[in-house]
Amino acid sequence: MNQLSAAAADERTRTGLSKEALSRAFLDNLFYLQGRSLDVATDNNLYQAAAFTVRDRLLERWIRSAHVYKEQNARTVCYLSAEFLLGPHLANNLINLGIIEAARAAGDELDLDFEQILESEEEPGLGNGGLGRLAACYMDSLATTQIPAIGYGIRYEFGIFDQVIVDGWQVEKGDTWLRNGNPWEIPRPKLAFPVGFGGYSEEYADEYGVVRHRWRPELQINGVAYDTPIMGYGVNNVNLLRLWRSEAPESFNFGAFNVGDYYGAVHAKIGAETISKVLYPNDEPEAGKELRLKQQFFFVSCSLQDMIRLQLRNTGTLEHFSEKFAVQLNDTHPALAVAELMRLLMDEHLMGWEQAWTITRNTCHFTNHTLLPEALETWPVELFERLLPRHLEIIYAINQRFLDEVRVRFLNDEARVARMSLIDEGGGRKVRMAHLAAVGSRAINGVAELHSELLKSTVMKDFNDLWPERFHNVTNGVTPRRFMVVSNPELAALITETCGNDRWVSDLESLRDLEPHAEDHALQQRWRAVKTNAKRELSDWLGARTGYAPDPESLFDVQAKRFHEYKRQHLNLLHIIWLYEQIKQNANTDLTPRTFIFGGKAAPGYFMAKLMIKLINAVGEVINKDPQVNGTLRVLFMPDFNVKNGQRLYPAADLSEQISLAGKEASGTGNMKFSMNGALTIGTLDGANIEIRDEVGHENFFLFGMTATEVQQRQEAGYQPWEYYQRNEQLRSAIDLIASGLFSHGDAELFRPLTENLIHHDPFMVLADFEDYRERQQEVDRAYRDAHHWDRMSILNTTRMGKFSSDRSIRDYAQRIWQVEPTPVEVHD
Ligand code: OX2
Repeated sequence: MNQLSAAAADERTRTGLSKEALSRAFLDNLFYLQGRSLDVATDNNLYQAAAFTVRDRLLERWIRSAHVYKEQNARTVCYLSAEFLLGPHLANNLINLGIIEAARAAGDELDLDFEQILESEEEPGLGNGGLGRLAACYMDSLATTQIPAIGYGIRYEFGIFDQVIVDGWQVEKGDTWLRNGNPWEIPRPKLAFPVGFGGYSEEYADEYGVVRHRWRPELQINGVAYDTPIMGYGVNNVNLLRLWRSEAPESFNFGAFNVGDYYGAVHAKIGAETISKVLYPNDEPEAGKELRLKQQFFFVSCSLQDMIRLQLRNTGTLEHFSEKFAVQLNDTHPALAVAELMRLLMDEHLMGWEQAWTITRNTCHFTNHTLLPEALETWPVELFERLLPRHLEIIYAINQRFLDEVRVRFLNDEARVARMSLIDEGGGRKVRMAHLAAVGSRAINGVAELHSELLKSTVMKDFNDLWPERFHNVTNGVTPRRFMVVSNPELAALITETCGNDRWVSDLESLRDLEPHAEDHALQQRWRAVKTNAKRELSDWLGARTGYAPDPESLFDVQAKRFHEYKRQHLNLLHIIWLYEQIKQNANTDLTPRTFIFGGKAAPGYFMAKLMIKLINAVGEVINKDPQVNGTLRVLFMPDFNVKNGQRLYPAADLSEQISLAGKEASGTGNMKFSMNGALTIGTLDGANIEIRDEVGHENFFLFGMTATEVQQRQEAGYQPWEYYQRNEQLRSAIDLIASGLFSHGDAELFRPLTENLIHHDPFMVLADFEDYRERQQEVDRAYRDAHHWDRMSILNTTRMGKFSSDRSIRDYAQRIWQVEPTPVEVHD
């Protein structure tokens, strides 16, 4: 071999995909990066070595992707999101690179515990729930569908808190996910942008006498880029997740130091670093929290400055900015992008209003994720003025032009003008972020059909009257790579074997090929065995952590999601209590043995949600210990529901609880993850449940409850929960049992806020839907006894989930909203 080809061969081994190449690279990364040999390596050392080995292989493809994207001048999707709930990277990247088997073999040869290495990864929990996880699924699907994309967000030093349960209560623990280092990210200290706050805005005349504006911020901090490569499945495309970390600019420090104000300088540094310190652990906005608004502006400004840098570098002009970038605003958190892009184009790059506005409007697109009135973000004008004076000016100017358009379109309708204004003038003036996002966007979408319809007929009705062509629906989806292949390898193997290929992994619709096999008893049996194995694994895991290992033969009935009254964990619980009463009244009650599993976090300041967690644990404590129950019922709380724990849960569920009040859950995505893994759903006609039911077949779904229209009618007619309480004996006795103190060691006060609220207010109509829910649960009980029938339904749930792959959602966005095409990347050996 000559020297050149030897070097090439060596290079190939360095980033090659064979077992030998992986093994050698792994040992190198253990030794050269961490100074460890196998015999003294800790779990974390081994994990880091594995992670670096995989990362090297991603980087090669990433550089190649960047090159191809630039060459082809492809339009890039910029997904702006305050949250990316990524979950562990290692297993997912091994799957997407197609090297999980080679890696496992390399591990075996080195006598390593492969599962233990995967297990050692601390997950980046940079999100609260559905919205953040959706952003992560979309990053996976963007790369897989070969669409050039950058995810932009915040590199929180502390992600969502870890939940521990102490005496039945949720206790929050700080999430120190970075303490062992993060091998997936590449810090880019030189890629930093200044972000201003405060100060004032001034007019000046430029050299041609044109009046311009500039912002003189009082304070400036830096946003530094941290990049994580996102690998597509079965392709060579690698996209970029760029998260910003806040830092004090060095000059700031020195300035203060020179005048002798050392403590002042240190203080300023701490202040600057606070911005990216912690994720707000709330599903709803933190009204008036200054730091939250700072976070939003911080990441929006850095991201837009970065896009502008790229465009100027590539073309030297910003004229074609909107042809090059499609910005997607993930809810209103990045809505400031509309004002900041205007400012950057006009003040920094000296563009006129009309041109800047056209570019902004052709660049931005807005996704709404909720109709809950309390979740619609507004910021006090006073706070805006203090932090972002120039942006407020721009928002006023946008508003003036916008309201003129409304007035011309709807003559003599000042009530409408007031409703649509970007400024809420009623009691303490506020900036309405959803209106800002809507006015500045070319397309506005909801996340499931019902939600998109309700969006048009309720919270955004006026906007739909004005611009009906801007409204779209893109039903959410989830990635089958993480939520099937990674989480449920046994099921994935069975499906691949039955299909004869693994095409389904990136073409989920092709699972339909399996449908004829749903009748096949041999497949049903294997299907059930896979489910039972998953249940056994979960049972062991729960046993080790909660002291109760449920029987894998019992029906696993799971509700895992954030705690919120509209999601109605208490409806589930009332049914459980009713079942318990049946057993107590008649020891021979014939019930299918069931294990009820709950998981989910409550916002630290959400009293009622935390009380629900306590009640679940309290009920579990009584029921699980009661000898009369004799194992027929178990109630367990899985602590710290996050992506990693979700991956243990979805494969093991027989029944998925999707029981929100109709009209309240915009889409839901957990519903899809359960169904893909063969769980049947008991659910309302809410969010994506409706579409799931239509896909899997009405006969394979347990439906109950009022429709969104009935909910509205009932509310308008004056809903009286008290009447249901009086009329329905089963319901009354369940509530009374809580109120009696049975679950609180005789303390009749503890759960009173919950029971009183249900009886007298019940804003989410738990009592109205109870009876129907209970009846449907009885059907579930009966259906589970017929194993063949159940397994058939389970198989059909999985095979008919094609629509809910996030690949389909991304294709919808690409075609209908972004107008972008795939850009394939070849890698030459
Ligand atoms: C959630 C919605 O509540 C959920 O229904 C949806 O599936 C998810 O977003 C993804 O679209 N914060 N979280 C959400 O909305 C907001 C606001």
